[in-house]
Amino acid sequence: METNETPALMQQMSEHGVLVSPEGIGSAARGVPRVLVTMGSDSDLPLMMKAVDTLRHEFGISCLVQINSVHRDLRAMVQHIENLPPSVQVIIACAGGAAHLPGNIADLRADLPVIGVPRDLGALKGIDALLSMVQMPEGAPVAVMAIGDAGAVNAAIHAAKELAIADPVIRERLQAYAEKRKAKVRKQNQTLENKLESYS
Ligand code: RP5
Repeated sequence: METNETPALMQQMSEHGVLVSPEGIGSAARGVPRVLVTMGSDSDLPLMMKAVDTLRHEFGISCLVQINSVHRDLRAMVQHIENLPPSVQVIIACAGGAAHLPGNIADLRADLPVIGVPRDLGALKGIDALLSMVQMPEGAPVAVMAIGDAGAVNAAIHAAKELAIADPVIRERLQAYAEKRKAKVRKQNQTLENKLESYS
């Protein structure tokens, strides 16, 4: 941590996590967080950076990133989630194995949508995390994405769609993102004949 950080920023980082924005990380970040990206361990970070980078680079959305383990420090997780900054409107939660984090957050925060990302980990390869997240009892929904990279990116897109309901700038960025995907298909069709030739 840089020594020139203000006490207020250092306090926010220890209480709420690290701010990440299009401009940078921590003291280099700007703006207010709209999304919390949380996970059970920093071993989930390589996967969740796909969500963080999609939020900030595709949609210009700042987020807080924080580790919260329901199996190693449940009390700290409850404290963090109950006291999020009011600017946070969506929560993305990743875990592997017996993945209770998103479901517990859905109970704690009846006011915020929770998006779950199951991590491919260990003997059951993410199926355990997927089923732990998706089989929520009535009343505490978790929007569960695919296992792995696609799930992390889709969690960011889903969060952006939720924010776009009240934010026309994010809506435009979602349209631009969709256009890039269409352009990819057009490009594949342009090179298709050459590709087919290679099979003859
Ligand atoms: C879960 O246990 C975490 O979300 C992580 O996916 C998994 C393993 O954590 P580490 O043992 O790598 O810290 O709670």
